[in-house]
Amino acid sequence: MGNQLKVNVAVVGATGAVGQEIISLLEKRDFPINQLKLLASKRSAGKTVMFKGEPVTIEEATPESFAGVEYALFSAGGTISKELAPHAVRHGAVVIDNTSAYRMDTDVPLVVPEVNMDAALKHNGIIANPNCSTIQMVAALKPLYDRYGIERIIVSTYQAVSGAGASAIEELLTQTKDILDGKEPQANILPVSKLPVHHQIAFNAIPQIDLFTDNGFTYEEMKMVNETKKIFGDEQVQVAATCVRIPVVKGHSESVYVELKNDYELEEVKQILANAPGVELVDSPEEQKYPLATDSADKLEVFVGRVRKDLTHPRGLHMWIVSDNLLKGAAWNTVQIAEELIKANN
Ligand code: NAP
Ligand code: 3JN
Repeated sequence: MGNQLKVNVAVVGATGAVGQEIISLLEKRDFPINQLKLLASKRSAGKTVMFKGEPVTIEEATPESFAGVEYALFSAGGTISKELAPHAVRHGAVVIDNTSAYRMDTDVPLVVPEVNMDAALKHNGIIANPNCSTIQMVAALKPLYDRYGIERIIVSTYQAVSGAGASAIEELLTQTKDILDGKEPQANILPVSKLPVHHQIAFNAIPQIDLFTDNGFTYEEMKMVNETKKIFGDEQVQVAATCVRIPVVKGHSESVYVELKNDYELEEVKQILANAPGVELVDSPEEQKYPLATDSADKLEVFVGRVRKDLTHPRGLHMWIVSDNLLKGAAWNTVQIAEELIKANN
C-alpha cells in the first residue's frame, strides 16, 4: 500500500499475540502510517517495540489516548473494547475491534472483506472482526452460498493454542518439554474458564473452547452459529459446531460438512473454490496434498481441500478448511478491513 494519504493508527493490545501480528503486518504491507500509537496495559507502558527500524514506546491505553487517531485496531479483550472503543469513536477514529464485545450489535457491521465489505462501508464508528473460526469458514463457503445456497453447516474445529493468547502457547511448549523430560506437566491456562479446572493440552485434545452456555454448546461454538448468520445476512442457515483445542501452535483446521440448497457438480465446486478471493484450493489426494496447519502458518490465505461428496445426502459436501488463526483469523482480517476502507476513501 504505498503512495496514499497517510493515517494515524493506534494498536490497542500491542504486546499481545494478535497485537504483535497486527504491528508486523502494518510494517510488511507498508500500511500508509503517519503516526503509530502502541497501547497496552500499565504493565507494558515504557517498553519499546521496533517498527520500521525505529523504537516505538508502548503507552498505557486510556480514554484520551485516541486524540488524533484515525484508525484504532483493538485486540485487548472485550472489557477493554467496551471501555475504550467509545472514546476512540468520540475522538473521531474508526474502530476495528477483534473482540466479541460488539459483534452481535445491530448497528455494528461484522466483516470479512471477501464476504461483506459493503457492510463495513456503512459503519457508525465501530466495525467488528468475527471470531477466527468463523472467518475462515465463511470465507471459503461464501462463493458456494452464492452459487447454490446453503441449508445447513456442521463443523468440528481443531484449534491452535495461539487462539488463547501468548500464555497458552507458553503452556503447550512447557508441558511438552516437561513430559519429554519425564516431569509432571502443570496445567494452569487451558481451557480458559471461570472454574479453577484446567487440562493438559500437550499430547491431548480438549473439547472445550470458552465457557459453556446453557444449551450445552460453548460460547466459541455459539459464536460460529450466530456470527455466520449475521455475516451471510441469513437467519435460516442452520449451523452446529464442536470446537476442540489441539496441541498445535498456529493454524486452525476445520472439518466442515455442508448441505447445499441446490444440486451441484463436484468439479464445479472445486473450480469455484479455486477462483474464490483469499482462498487457495489444495486438493490432490493422489499426491497426498491437502491443507495443513503447518503450511498455513504465516500465510494470509484460507486453504481448502479434501473436497468430496457425501455418500448419504445428495446435496451434502465435505471439506477441510485451514488458516493461520492469528492472521486471517484476526490480525490480517483487521488490517485488510482498514486497507479497504482507506482505498474506498481515496
Ligand atoms: P494476549 O496475548 O493475552 O494479549 C492481551 C493484550 O491485551 C496485551 O497486549 C495486553 O497488554 C492487553 N491488555 C490487557 N489488559 C489491558 C488493559 N487493562 N489495558 C490495555 N491493554 C490491556 O491475547 P491475544 O491472543 O492477543 O488476544 C487479545 C484479544 O483479542 C482476546 O481477548 C480476544 O478478544 C481477541 N482475539 C480475537 C480473535 C479472533 O478470533 N478474531 C483471536 C484471538 C484473540 P499487557 O501485555 O500490557 O498486559
Ligand atoms: O480460542 C481461540 O482459538 C479463539 C479465541 C478468541 C477469543 C479469545 C478470548 C476472548 C475471543 C474471540 O475473539 O471471540 C474472545 C472474545 O473477545 O470474546
